[in-house]
Amino acid sequence: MSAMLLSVLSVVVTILVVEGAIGRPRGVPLSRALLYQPGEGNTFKCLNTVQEFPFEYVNDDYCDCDDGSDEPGTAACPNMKFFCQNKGHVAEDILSSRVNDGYCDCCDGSDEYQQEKIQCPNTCDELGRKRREDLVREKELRETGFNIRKQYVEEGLQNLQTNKALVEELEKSKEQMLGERDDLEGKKTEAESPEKEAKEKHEKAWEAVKAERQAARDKLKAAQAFQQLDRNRDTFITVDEMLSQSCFDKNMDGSVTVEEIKEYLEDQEQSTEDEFLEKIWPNIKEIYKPPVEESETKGDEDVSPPSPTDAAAEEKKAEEEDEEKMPDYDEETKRLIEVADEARRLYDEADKKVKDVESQISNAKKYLEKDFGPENEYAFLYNKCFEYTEREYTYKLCPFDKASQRPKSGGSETNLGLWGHWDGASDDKYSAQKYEKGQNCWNGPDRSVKILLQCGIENQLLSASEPSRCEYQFEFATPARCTQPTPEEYQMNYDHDEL
Ligand SMILES: [Ca+2]
Ligand SMILES: [Ca+2]
Ligand SMILES: [Ca+2]
Ligand SMILES: [Ca+2]
Repeated sequence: MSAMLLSVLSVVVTILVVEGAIGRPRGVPLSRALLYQPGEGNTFKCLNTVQEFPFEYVNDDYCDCDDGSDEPGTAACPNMKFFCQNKGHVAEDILSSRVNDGYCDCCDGSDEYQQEKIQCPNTCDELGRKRREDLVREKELRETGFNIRKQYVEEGLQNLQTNKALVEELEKSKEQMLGERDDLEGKKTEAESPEKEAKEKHEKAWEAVKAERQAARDKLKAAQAFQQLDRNRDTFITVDEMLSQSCFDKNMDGSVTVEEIKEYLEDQEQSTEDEFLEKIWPNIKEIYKPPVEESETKGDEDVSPPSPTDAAAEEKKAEEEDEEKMPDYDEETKRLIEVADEARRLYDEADKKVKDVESQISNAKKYLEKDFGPENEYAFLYNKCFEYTEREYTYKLCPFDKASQRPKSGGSETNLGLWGHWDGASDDKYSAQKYEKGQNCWNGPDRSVKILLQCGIENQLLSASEPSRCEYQFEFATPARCTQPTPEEYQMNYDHDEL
């Protein structure tokens, strides 16, 4: 490097150095300013190597240090960082290759200092103002959300205590109700025993009456059959008389044989009436059909109007049915039934009370078993549902219960998953939830949903997607997820000496 060039550069560098309050070469952040002070004999020691150069070599657009540390403000050393001060906005590091590349990268334009290439306007004030506004707004939202969350925590705690107390109280009343039910069960059994006895007695007597009637009817039928079969009225039924009756065709081959008749006739040639009633009738009563008599009433008319005999038959049938109906219980039995009915009613009532209280206990316990977050802040969402509708589907999330989807055009709901567990990363478990074991996908897994939670001042389902087949993802905003904003979080990374 010529002496003259060096001296020119030296002037440039000096101007650059005095530019900042502490003085630092271009592209050096305040935090590193001390490393860029001229050393003994106006030297610069490379930061990460033992090399040492005259201080004029700093930012002379030639890479001298092997670690590139002598060129913080030029593109001479590859893969280095250039520091944009961005006064009024956020300071940032950009790649050294972006220095003087003809594109504005820093909002203060400091990366394009060879102004013959391009003139970069300073937009930091405007960007900074907008960013500050955004941050103020975000901070306000978080604060509002966090205040709502405080109410949730309070409410969650109250609900927790209420439910705990409720379970205790219900368990106590359940004990009492069980006692009452046992008592009433005893009374019921006590009332049912004489009731049962009286009813059985009545029913048995009725069965006997019915059996008697049946026997009488049967006997009458048998006597009629005897008369019908004894065609020559000689008080005997013979094989010949029976042969003419097609109902005795036992093997159904179209002809009635002597053998078939003899089987019915207990191997005899004939039977008297007494014998018929006692032995033969039981053999044939299931198959016997009275011979069709040639009707005398039928005239020449082929089509006869409903004959009076039909109406008579109907009447007779109704009468028979009436006869088949058991008579009412006697007064004493009726009274016993009434007493037992009342005992049953009281028992059923007590039993229902026990079941109701049991279901209340189970609901309260279900609530107590749920993990509603470290401070119960998510308890507020229990028993509520939220929907999000996009082009095709309406998605529904009922926190701690289930997730589903249904076509917008109507149609049945598809279960996407039931409450599973908190699913955030191990250091932030309560940032996500998992709903699983939903309706099975054809040829695939059961549907499931991951819910990503974020801070918002309202509880709202924000989006739904299906990143991989049958595995859905919802974004859900809730105040429960809002943490208190800290000053550090909203401190902008300013280059402090410039403020
Ligand atoms: Ca250099
Ligand atoms: Ca640039
Ligand atoms: Ca005869
Ligand atoms: Ca036959």
